[in-house]
Amino acid sequence: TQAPVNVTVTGAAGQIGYALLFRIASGQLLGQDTPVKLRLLEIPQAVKAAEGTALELEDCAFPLLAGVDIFDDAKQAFEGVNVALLVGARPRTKGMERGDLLEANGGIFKPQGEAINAGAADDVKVLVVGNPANTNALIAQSHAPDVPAERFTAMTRLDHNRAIAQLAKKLGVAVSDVKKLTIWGNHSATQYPDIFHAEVGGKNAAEAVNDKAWLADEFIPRVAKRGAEIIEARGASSAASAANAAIDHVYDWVNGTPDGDWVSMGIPSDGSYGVPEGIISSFPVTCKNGKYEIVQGLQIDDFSRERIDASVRELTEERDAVKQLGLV
Ligand code: NAX
Repeated sequence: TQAPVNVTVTGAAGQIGYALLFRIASGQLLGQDTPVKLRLLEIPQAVKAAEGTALELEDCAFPLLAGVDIFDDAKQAFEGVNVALLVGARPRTKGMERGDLLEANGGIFKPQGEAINAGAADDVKVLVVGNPANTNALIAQSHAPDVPAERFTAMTRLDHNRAIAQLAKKLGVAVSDVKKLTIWGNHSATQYPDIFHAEVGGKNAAEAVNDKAWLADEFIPRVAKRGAEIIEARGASSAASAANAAIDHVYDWVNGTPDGDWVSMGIPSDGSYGVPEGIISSFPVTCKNGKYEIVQGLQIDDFSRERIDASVRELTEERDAVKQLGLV
């Protein structure tokens, strides 16, 4: 077996952290041949809770878990990190304006970006889960000039998985029959889940659905607002499904996507599909040998164009706002 991979998880004592850590330690993040060392980052008040989780991890006697260290200092937590899962963030509270939210998160993701820049391993891969995920990833990335920009990604895999599940349900097929679904844009209510290039049992999904009203009035808003639906039902935000999506995102990035399919990842735009270069926006990507590539050459019709543009506009506004705050 190989040397352990260092996986840093921020917000480790939170609800996603609790759903995530055991799956990482059991080998689901990187595969059954790869031992992992967990490095947990929390704020000082939550270190004790993280220590409790570490006791439980110990009690699982996971063969692949090579150790757990807990930190309240970002510099230490990211020392030697190979995979960084940035989950902890400042949530929006009542009466908070977008500017306040971005500023509060800048106070978290700027120093974490600096710490990654200072201490990460050469092959570091970063996934930002904490919201606003795309812009938090942009903030972290812009404070890590020595790390290739494309290593900073934001999670839209939960949206991707939600869309696959809703589409499969509508068509009465298995989720595994749905391929090439795409989430475009921001991980927010403006995101665009695109079924025009998706396939179901080898046939075009939009043609199989053949119901524009369902698409525009049910499917798209249901996927985009699923987070709120979960909060309403559960009394708490998505946790296990978010952790599952983080596992999927990193697993596929490291191990590759299957032939004939792709996944959605928030990544720094290279200008493809008219998305301004540099913003972190969701695209259809394939992964191979630890690298991702944007799927090129998809025809974008007016219906899709309008929705991609709206979500991208929101991202450029967020970028402009954090620029004004001096965070990027
Ligand atoms: P919790 O509030 O349960 O946990 C967050 C944890 O982060 C807390 O333990 C807190 O102490 C810690 N934390 C805060 N600041 C920190 C810092 N500077 N360094 C280290 N740790 C810090 O939230 P949870 O439900 O786990 O959600 C975490 C984040 O994921 C939230 O921002 C949430 O909005 C976001 N989500 C993103 C999703 C996505 O698809 N991209 C979906 C699920 C989720 O809503």
